[in-house]
Amino acid sequence: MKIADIIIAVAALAATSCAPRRATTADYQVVPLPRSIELSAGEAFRLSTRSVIAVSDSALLTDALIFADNVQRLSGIDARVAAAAPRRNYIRVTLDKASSRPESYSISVTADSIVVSGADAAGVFYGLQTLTKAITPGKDADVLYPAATITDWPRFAYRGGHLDCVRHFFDIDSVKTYIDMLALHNINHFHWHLTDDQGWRIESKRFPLLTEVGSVREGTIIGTTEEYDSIPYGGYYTQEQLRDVVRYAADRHISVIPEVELPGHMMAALTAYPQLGCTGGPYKLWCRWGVTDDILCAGSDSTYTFIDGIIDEICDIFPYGIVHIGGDEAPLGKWKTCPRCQHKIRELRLKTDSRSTAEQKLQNHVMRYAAERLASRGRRIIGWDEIIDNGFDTTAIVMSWRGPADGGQDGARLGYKVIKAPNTHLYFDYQYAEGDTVGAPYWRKIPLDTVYNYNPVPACLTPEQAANVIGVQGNVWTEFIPTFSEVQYMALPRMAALAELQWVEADKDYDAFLRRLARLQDIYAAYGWNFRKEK
Ligand code: TNX
Repeated sequence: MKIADIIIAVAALAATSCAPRRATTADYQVVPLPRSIELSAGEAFRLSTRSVIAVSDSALLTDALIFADNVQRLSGIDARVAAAAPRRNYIRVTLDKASSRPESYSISVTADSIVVSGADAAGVFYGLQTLTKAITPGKDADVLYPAATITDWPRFAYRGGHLDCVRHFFDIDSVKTYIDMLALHNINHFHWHLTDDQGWRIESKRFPLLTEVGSVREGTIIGTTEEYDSIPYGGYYTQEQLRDVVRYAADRHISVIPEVELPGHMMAALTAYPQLGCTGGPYKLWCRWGVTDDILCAGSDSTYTFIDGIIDEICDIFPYGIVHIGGDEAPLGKWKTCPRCQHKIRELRLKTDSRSTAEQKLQNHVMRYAAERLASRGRRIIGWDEIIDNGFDTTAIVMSWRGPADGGQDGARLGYKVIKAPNTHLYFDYQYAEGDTVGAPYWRKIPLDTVYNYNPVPACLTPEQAANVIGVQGNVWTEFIPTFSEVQYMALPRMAALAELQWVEADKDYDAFLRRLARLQDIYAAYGWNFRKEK
């Protein structure tokens, strides 16, 4: 090669490597919509492979690393995470010790830098999520963040997403992906349904038969027929796996709330330990859906020993301040004819009155027993709204599921703290529309706009009662959802509408939400998640 050719080749190479990479402009109109976005006149910040994510506080390192990973996945940009910020071209994450509003953050974007400042690490995380969701994914390009100031904080402290891993079982990787889905939507509680009639999914060292016997059913009812397959179906999570999920979620500022059902929805435990039931069995794990007649015996000492043991193990695995102990759909017929339960009723002097029957009060006794054990471990209970009918006191948090006018409003009026999860609006196992083939074929359909237009705090509540509504949650029961890909389809994008209910205080505009949703759906696709496409 002649010298001149070499010079030309080197120059050409330099030109390609110096040529600015393509760039896309970020858009702060994300889901959920931040409270205040003020665009300013200056030049945009250019996020490129040369940018540094500066984190001087080690408490924020995981947040920065997760952000860097998300940016990489959406834009191909490999930004470096470092302790010190260079003179320019950095995104700095920091704690604002002066701010007292939990989970709040502010973002300041100039040509030289982006500063994400949170009241706490969760605030920083949500600020970084906003920067992530502002990216138009899949372009393999630098990102231009327009100069701006953003301030934001959530409406509700409890923002929940639920997954039933009993009726169908999802492996740990799927559960972690579900947690990623929650995190992308700024959801901070994962309600994990782990025990029910069709399986027991938590390893117990004290009661090993719970999983040896109670985690596998003989078969499963086929669709809406009365026929069963005869394929054994099961699975459970080891304590180590459960702890791994707790850590994974904590890194994303999500508390894992386990649900252990009491005293109904118990066939798996009864099959493993028949002495826990009123008749002594034998019992068989349920292979169909609905409500069984069998229930824990409230008159037998072994039931209370069982509750103590399980609660202790649960508290060792899940470090958070609340545990869900169910309480829904407990048929009390068996207690009416069980001599031990009737004896207990007499011993406790429980009498039927205008509000509750003696058996309902006995259910309350069981729930109270569990609640006290949990209280001794520093935990508060959540129960389904039936616990109000049974007379549980207002130390319980009520999760209302039976429609908006039911436990939710009554609970808030009666002084309970309430989480709204009505099956009229926020049950994502229900199909979206007539003619759907995926999901539960119940008569009620829950399209996206029904979720979006749900009002968790109706005007009829006084301000004091309204303040009792501490959160909103979407539930994914899985009787009719056998695969994780279908879980995603049922949850997305309804989870996006849920996120706006949980986070945004401003008046709602469904069309504007749909415009914001378009980019979020591109992000779902970039992450490889299945979802139902909304136009
Ligand atoms: C009612 S919600 C149930 C669940 C079912 C769900 C199906 C609640 C407290 N109980 O056991 O899976 O409906 O949508």
